[in-house]
Amino acid sequence: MAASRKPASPSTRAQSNAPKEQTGEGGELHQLAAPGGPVLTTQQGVPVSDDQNSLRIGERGPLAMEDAHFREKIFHFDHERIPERVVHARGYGAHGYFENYAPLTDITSADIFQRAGERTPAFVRFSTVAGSKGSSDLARDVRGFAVKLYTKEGNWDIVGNNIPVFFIQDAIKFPDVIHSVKPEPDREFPQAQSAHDNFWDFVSLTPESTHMLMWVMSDRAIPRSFRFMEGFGVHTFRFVNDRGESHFVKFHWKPKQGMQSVLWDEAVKINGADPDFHRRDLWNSIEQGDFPEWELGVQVFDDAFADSFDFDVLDPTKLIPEEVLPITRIGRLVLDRTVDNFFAETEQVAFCTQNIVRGVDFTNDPLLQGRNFSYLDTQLKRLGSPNFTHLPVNAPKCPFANFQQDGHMALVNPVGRANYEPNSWPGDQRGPREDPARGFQSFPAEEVGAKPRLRASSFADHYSQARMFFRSQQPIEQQHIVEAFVFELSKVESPAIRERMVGNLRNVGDDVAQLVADGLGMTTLPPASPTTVEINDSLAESPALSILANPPESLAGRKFGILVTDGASAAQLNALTAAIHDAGAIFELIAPKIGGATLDDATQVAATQKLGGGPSVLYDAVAIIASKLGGQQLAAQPAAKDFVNDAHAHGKFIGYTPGAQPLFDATGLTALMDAGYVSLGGKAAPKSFVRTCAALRFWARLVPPAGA
Ligand code: HDD
Repeated sequence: MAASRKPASPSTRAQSNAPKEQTGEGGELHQLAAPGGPVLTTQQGVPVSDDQNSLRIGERGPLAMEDAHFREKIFHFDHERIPERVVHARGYGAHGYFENYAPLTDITSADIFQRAGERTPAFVRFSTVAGSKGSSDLARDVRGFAVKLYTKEGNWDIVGNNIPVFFIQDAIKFPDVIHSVKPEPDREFPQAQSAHDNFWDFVSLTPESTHMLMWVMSDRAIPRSFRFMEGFGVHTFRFVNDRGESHFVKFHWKPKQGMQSVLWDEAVKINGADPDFHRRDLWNSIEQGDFPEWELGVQVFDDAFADSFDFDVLDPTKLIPEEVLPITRIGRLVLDRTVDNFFAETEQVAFCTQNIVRGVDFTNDPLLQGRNFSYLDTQLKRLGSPNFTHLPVNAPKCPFANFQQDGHMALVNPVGRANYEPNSWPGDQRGPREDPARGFQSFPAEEVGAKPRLRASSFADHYSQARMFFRSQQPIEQQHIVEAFVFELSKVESPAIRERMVGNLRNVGDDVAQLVADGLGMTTLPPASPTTVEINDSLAESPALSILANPPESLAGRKFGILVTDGASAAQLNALTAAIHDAGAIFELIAPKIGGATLDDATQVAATQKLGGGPSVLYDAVAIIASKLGGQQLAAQPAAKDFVNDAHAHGKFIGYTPGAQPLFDATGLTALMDAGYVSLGGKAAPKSFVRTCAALRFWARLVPPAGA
C-alpha cells in the first residue's frame, strides 16, 4: 500500500525569522524557538516578546487595558466558533477525485462525463444528522454523504444520504421532523438519539416516514465505517444532453470495500470506547494509503418508465429497486487526501443542492425544490457572508467571473471600472459575458395547473415499499429491525405513542408488528392505522436492499485486534500478522501494558492499545496469542474477560493459542466454543483463520435457536 502524501499546506502559521528565546519576568525559560523557526507575532505582524504574562500595574496589580497583544488574542479566541450546522453538525471530510469511465454524451452534456478516464477533484463530507458537533459517531442515525465535484464547468454538489429514501415528502415538514428528533426543547436531552417520545410521536403521526423508519431501524443506521456504506442522491434528477433531451436519473454510490455494519450492542460500546470511531477510521485509512473508493451508479429512465412504475418517481419516500431498473456504473470516487485543517475545510464546506451544472437538472420532487431554498440560506447564517463561495474549499476550481461584489470578507475583488453589464468599456475592461452555447440551460419542462397547497394523490401509498424493504432482509437483519423498534419504543414514556407506532407497523406486516408488540410487552395488538390507499402486497423482494445478501468481496480494509502477552509465541504472532497483511487487512496489538510485550524469542513488540483501552468492539475479528503464564494472568483481569466475552457475544471470529485457555475457562466460554473459534496452532492455521474471518461474523452464534 502506497503511503499518502499531502501537498504543502497553502497557509502556514510560520513566517521565517530568526530563532528566539522567550523568558518570563523572572528570567524563567518558557519556550525555545526552533533554530530557523518562526517568531510569534500579533495579527499585525508585531513580534511578541512575552506570550506567558499579561501586562500589569505592579507585580500583583490589575491588568493594563493597553495590552493590545492580550486583547487581540482573547478577542480572536472568543470568536473562534461559527454556528454548527442545524442538522448534520457532526461530520468528517476528505479530498479525492471522481474518475469517469466512458463518455455519456448521449444522455448528458455534463462536462465531467464527456471524456473517459478524466479525473475531477472532489470533496466529500460524511455526517450524522441529529447529534451536535461533539456527539458520538455510532449514534443510530442516517449518515450524510455529501459530494462536491469541482467540474470544469462549475461545482456540482450531490448532497445525499446513506439511505435512498427520506422521512417526509414535502420540505415544509423538515423543521418538524428535525425538531422532533433533536433533544427535547425543555430538557435538552437526549443527545443524538431518536429513542425518545417527541421523535416517535411525530413519526407515528406521519405515516409517510414508515419506509424510512424501516431503514433507520435497520443495520444501515449503524455502519461499521463511512467506507463500508452506500450513498444515494435520493431524489430523481434529470440528465439533459446537448440536443436538449431529458432523462430521469437516480444516483447511487457503491462502496468498493463492500457494505458492513456493527451490532447495536457494539455501537453503544464503541461510543464509549472511541466516540471518534468513524472519523478515526477514515483518517487512518487515507493516511495509510488504503484509499476508500465508491463507484457512481445511475438508474436512467424515461417518461414511459416513470409513468409505468408502481410509485411516483417524484416521491422521495420511494426507491426504484435495482432489480426493476438496473444500475449502470459510470465512474469511481476515490478519497486520497485528508484535510490540512478541519475548520477551514470540513467545517466551512458549504454544500447546496442547487449547485448543479449544465447537463444536470432538478425535477419537481417537492423535497428537492424546498432544499434548493434551504441550503443557500443556511450557508449565509453559518458562514456569515455571501462570500462563503470564496473560501478555498467552496470556490470552483475552474475560472469564474461575474459582477457580484463587496460584502463581508470579500477575498476575490475584481479590478477595473465595469461592475455591470451590458457596458461599452473596451477589451479586458469590459468584464465577463454570457455564453449561450456552453452556459447552463434549464430543461424547459412544461408546467401547467392551478396553485393548490396539497399533497399529490400519487404520493399516498406509505406502506408498500416499507413492507418490501422488510421482506427483502435476511432473517437476522429482520431480527435487528424488530429489536431496534423495541429498544427505541421502550424509551418512549407514552404508551399511546407506542401503540400508534405498532398500529402503523401492522400495515408493514402483522408479523413485524406482533414481534415488536411482544418485545414491548403489549398484551393485545393495537388496531392497524387507517390507510388511504390499498397496500400493494405484490412487490417483489429486492435482495440488493440487504447488507448480508451482498457480502464484501474481501477482507481488505478490515481490522484485527490481537491480544498478546509476555512470553507469547513470536512465530505464531508473525504468521498471523503476515496473513492479515496478505489479506489487505490491518491489525492492532493489545497488551496488558502499553509498553508492549516481550515474546518467547525475546523480541519486544510495542502495543497500540493497553488492555481495556482497546476493547474487542473496535475490531472486526480478534485473536489471543498468550503464553501459559500470560493466559493465567489475563484470566484474572476484568478487561481481558470483557474482551473475549464481547467478541463472543458479537459473533466475532476468535483466533487463539493454547495459552488463551484459562481466559476461556474463567469466562465460561469454554463450553460455548463453536466453529467461530479457530486454533492458531499449526503452520497453515493463521492463514485459514484469516480466510474464515472474511465472513466478518460467525452469524450462526447470533441466530437464536428455533422456538426461542
Ligand atoms: Fe439536508 C445539511 C442531506 C433534506 C436542509 N442535508 C445536509 C447535509 C446532508 C443533507 C448530507 C450535510 C451536508 C454537509 O456535510 O455539510 N438533506 C439531505 C438529504 C435530504 C435532506 C439526503 C433528503 C433527501 N435538508 C433536507 C430538507 C431540508 C434540508 C428537506 C430543508 C428544507 N440540510 C438542510 C440544511 C443543512 C442540511 C439546514 C444543514 C447544514 C447545511 O445544510 O449545510 O440546509
